[in-house]
Amino acid sequence: MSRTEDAPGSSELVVVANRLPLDLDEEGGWSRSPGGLVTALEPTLRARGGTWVGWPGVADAEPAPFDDDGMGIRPVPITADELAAYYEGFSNATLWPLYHDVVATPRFERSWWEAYARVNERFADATAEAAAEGATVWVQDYQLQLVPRLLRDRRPDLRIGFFLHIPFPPVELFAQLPWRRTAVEGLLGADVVGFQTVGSAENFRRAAARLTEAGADDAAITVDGGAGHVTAPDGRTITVGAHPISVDAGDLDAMAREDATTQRAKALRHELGDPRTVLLGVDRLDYTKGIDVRLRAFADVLADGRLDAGETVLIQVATPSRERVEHYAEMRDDIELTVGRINGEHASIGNPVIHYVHQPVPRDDLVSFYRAADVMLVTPYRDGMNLVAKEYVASRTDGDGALVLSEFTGAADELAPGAYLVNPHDLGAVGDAIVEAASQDPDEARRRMGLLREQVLEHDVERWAAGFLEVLGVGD
Ligand code: GDG
Repeated sequence: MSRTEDAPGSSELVVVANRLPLDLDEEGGWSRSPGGLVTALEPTLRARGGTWVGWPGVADAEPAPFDDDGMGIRPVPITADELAAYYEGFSNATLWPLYHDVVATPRFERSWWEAYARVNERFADATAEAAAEGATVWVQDYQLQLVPRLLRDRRPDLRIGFFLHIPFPPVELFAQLPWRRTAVEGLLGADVVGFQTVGSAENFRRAAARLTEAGADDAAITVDGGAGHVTAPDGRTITVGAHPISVDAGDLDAMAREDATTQRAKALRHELGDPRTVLLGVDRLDYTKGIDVRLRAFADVLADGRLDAGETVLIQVATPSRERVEHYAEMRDDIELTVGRINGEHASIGNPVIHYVHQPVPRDDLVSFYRAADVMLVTPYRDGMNLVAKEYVASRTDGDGALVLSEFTGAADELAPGAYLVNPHDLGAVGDAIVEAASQDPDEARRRMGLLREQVLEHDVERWAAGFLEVLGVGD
């Protein structure tokens, strides 16, 4: 990694996200934090000498900007108090539950909102300094919803895009937000606003027309380029579209094909006692993900004997997440209680029926888990996309496996034909789907997985990034 001082104002392409693609550690060193977004955007940024603006991951740290092999890194400092109010508060205890259909009750605190606005200003300042004249800026996600407007005020010459990774709710729910108008106007500072699904894009277009002076068209929004348009009071036209994000399917496919992966998957099944059926859930421990739903549905089908506890194992990876936010600690207790109860009722000594993992699992292990699992359980109450569903599919190079998928995920829009689609509020239906998926015949399994793989391998994260950037006017 070469490091030289970045020349401010020289970047033709700037990505702005809450987190940088590198993590600062307490000793001042940097490590990589890979993820689909980073994988998809890094090459483009390097090719264009672009810059990434974001928080380095440590409160109160103020590292200087530097160049990381052709990509500018511009850290935005955030204090510990701001982190509590802007990130844990407004982003994750106000917007997160509000945008996920109020699955948990959002808290509306003026001081959180003020911190959110202040931190958004700081991101806008840093971006305004990094961007060259007429540059393109791509802002990511709900933590930075005011940045497009703030940036346009500072730099009207810029071309600005925004992508929301989580759902945008119906206006009837969104209208609960005391600062709803400013939040929508924040996004209307962009030229292009993208969402995971057609439904979210339509919700936003309607909210813009209802809650601001903007006008909206009724053009059909589609995933293959059909866009809606909002006309801002200043006469600018904002393009509103659906751009479903995806995974690095090629990389997962290659990892899954490695001998080491196949062997680890085999060894894992053996360690589990070579059960007939392995079920798997992989989620951040978040109340939107419906971990409770699948546990309860699983318990029901064990209790009524439709699945045999002696021949079935569920692995639930629940990665620690947002532990300082109130709802999360409560939910962790509930889930762990449920796991204990189900094992208590159905497991025999030495053979748990649920293996619960509350630790991050290395990525290569995760891929062997995907390979080892006969049935993947993805049952959120609401989810912007859900990458786990797509990762599972990309890892099934053997063409086997089954996906039980909530209809309230963005992924369901694309994966409905091959998945076992369920309504997570209908516990009986989730149980039925688990049993059906666990007992599907091999031909049906291959037919369904074939449909899933065709969709995911063709629509990968690179295609997603290129598609959004094209609408924003950045060509290859
Ligand atoms: C938001 C939106 C949208 C999880 N545990 C481990 C681990 N993971 C990885 C998964 C996957 C990622 O984390 C989770 O992505 P999801 O899409 O499932 O969910 P969110 O974190 O809520 O993401 C979501 C996404 O943004 C992208 O736009 O799809 O709707 O909510 O990649 O594999 N990875 C490793 N160990 C773990 O223990 N290595």
